[in-house]
Amino acid sequence: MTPLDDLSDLPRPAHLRDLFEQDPTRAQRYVTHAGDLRIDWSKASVDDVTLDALLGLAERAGVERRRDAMFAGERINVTEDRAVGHVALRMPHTSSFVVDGHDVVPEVHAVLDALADFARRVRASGPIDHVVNIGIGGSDLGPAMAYEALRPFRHERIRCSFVSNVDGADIEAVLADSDPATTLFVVASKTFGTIETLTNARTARAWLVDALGEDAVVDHFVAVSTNEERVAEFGIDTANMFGFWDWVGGRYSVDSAIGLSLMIAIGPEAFSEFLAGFHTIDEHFRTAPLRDNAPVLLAMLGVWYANGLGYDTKAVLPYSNDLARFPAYLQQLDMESNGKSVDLDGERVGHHTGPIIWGEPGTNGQHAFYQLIHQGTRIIPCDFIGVARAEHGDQEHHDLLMANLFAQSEALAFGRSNEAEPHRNFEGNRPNTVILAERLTPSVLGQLIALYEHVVHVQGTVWGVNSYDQWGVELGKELANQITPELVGEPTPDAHDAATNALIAWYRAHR
Ligand code: G6Q
Repeated sequence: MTPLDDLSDLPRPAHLRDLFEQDPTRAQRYVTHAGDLRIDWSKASVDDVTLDALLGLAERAGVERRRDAMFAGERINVTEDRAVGHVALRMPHTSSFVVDGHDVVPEVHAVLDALADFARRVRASGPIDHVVNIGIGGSDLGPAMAYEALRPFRHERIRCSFVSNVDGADIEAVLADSDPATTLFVVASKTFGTIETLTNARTARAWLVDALGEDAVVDHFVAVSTNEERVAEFGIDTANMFGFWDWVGGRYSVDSAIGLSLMIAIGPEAFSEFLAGFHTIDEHFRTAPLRDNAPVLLAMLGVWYANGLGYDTKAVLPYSNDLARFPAYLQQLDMESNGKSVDLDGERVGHHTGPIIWGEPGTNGQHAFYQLIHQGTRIIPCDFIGVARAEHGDQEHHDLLMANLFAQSEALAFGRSNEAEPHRNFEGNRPNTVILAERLTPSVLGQLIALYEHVVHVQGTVWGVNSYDQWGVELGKELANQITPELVGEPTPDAHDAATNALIAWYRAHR
């Protein structure tokens, strides 16, 4: 019997309508502030009994202990035998984060300073007006999402593009829209061994050399990596390389040198504010008591939904067009971290782990899939995200947008009974959380990301899984490497099942 089994014995809380009726203070008591974020979880399907049980579970699962172990630089990523140090990436230079007896904060700041120097040079004058980040997964989603999210803070002359997919259509479209003389390629790869990134980088390099000659590479290519040797082997001068460390996981790396393209776009000062935002939430997570600790509370609500109430998915619904890529970013953060079925001891877990994360910005989603959220047979907890003041300054648009956010949250929770016309009946009792901030600034974006990072950390602890490895992506990579030569050279029919052999044969005949 795991502590999670206790959840199934807990009584289900009353309908949200009744919970609000019974407790006139609920709208205040179930709101938590963290940094600039106002997190309203009053429309979560919990009451004080559930909440006590969930916080008790968090304690028994060692949430505080494991959080402290992360901040102490312990090797909590046990399957890769590494520390988990993304919180060090945003520490002020007066802090310390010790990995293997060595304070890494000075190195973090040395790299940040080098990045800032470089970004300032690129921003100060021509010729570069286009930065192309070539990376995938954790080396793409963070900067790509944040570049969109911080659109109003971007440099007016310099735009960024992000190439990730090995599908040649991705790089083709970007190169077609680029001038070799004014384009800078940032090849972002922690390992510098990722086939998609290296393939795209080779194509970009050949395109540049074709236009400007080999000597131009030095001025048009920089690398972000932990692997100096491979960077040199690829043909990028390591003087043009910005490093990071094996204790930074890919999906936790937007605040490392992987954020270079973002830093060029928004400038080093705004990037510092972005990091400071993360750090604000790190400190909140590290120090706030569990009952006031936003990541812990949101994490435990998610545990309750997954393991107590059996809800399989969670929708993330930003009422901010600039946050359009945020759900995709969280998909990786959450699903690659906690999509695990084996615990830290290598045993099969006896409970569900990470939920399926999905979402689109409001109001677009309302005209597409919200029908199912309001009246479908499955309950889908939602996170709404919105701000008080839009950077675009068009108040009419923004009031309409936010009215929709508030309306959706209300409608889902409280519904509207219509016994005479069942198809018009809204049951309500569909839980949701509303996260608000005054503005979507670099700091607030950092706060939002850190909030979700720590939610994932806490849930991973409670579920007993290692949130910091991703072995589940390996088998497909290995098979793709095996199949690639078979598509053009000799097929090896014994290597595969009958269906895969037939797919390969069909492709060979038609390519
Ligand atoms: C993230 C994953 C993964 C990784 C990519 C790119 O946590 O590890 O998405 O970021 O596979 O890896 P490289 O940066 O090594 O190219």
